[in-house]
Amino acid sequence: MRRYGKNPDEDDVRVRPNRKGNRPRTTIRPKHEDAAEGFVLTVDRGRLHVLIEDRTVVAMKARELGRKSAVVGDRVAVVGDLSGAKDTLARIVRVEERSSVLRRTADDDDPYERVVVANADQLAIVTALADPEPRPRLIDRCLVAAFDAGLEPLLVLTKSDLAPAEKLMESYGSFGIRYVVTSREELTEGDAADRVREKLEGRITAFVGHSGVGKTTLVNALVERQRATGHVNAVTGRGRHTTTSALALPLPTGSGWVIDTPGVRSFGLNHIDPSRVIHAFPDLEPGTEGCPRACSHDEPDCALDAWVTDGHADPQRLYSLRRLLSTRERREGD
Ligand SMILES: Nc1nc2c(ncn2[C@@H]2O[C@H](COP(=O)(O)OP(=O)(O)OP(=O)(O)O)[C@@H](O)[C@H]2O)c(=O)[nH]1
Ligand SMILES: [Mg+2]
Ligand SMILES: [Zn+2]
Repeated sequence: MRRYGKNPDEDDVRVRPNRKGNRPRTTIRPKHEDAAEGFVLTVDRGRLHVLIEDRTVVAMKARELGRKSAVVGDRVAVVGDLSGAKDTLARIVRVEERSSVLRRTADDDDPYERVVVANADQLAIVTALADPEPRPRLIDRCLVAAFDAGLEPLLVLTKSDLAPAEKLMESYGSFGIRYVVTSREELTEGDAADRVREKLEGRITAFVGHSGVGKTTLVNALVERQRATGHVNAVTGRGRHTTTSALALPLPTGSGWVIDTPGVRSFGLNHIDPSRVIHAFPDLEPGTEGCPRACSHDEPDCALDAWVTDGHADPQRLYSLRRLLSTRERREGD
């Protein structure tokens, strides 16, 4: 699997040139020498829940952080009351350098990008095989986001009790995307939880997907702590956005984290340079060799039409690529 350049947050560029070893140098202020290292588990109405050793401490951003925000997965320095006792509030004085940043915009024309998760190394793209229907274009968008952020994608196909997985498995598996197929029953009674856990061990994995695809059901089967799951609306086929905030949970083996996130309607990619989008289409990328310079891949001389006609890739994928590139320019329903 190819990995692409890390895309660190802009406000992390204050890295000193003479770094010692691999340890990121951060601004050391004498008054925060006693700060504790923590890991952000969730953010709830401006309050951050930070894991410090084995306690969860509720903290707020210190004023000196300015507009810089901490998100789930961030490693932070915390001062103040670190007891974790009820009604105490500690302060986050520093956000450490991030190894990865997963971002999205609400829509492609939304200039406001949000950081979804920091420091993840894997993106689990959760898609139900039915109820709600799979939407390959959302998978493709998540793949673009994963490649751009340097996260390894893992396709998780849920609800295999409702519909067969072969078609999606074949198309995404054929160009090297790893996948697992699960169902609620197999997760609780079969070996699906173990098969999924195997792919998560030792990593920080963010779970993304539409509302109602079964992200929380899956995460609950993998960890010890339980979160509420929802119902898929019988009329619209959409879930009701049961999960409203991202939450990091440790795998029971003690190595690795899973991050459950709220369902998304779309995965806006306004922040990604169009020339990078093609990297998430490894089945099409080699076909662009015959393209004119700076090809938009949506023009008469584009070599991808012949690439698909000659049977090198599924025409649906070219459609998906073109649709993705064009919706980045003008608004269109997905
Ligand atoms: N038939 C079937 N239903 C499932 C399966 N997995 C989950 N469900 C059901 O799908 C519904 C939605 O599951 P959730 O886990 O809440 O979905 P989610 O992706 O977390 O949804 P949001 O939190 O809204 O983003 C629940 O009623 C689950 O019981 C499955 O394998 N098969
Ligand atoms: Mg959920
Ligand atoms: Zn082209």
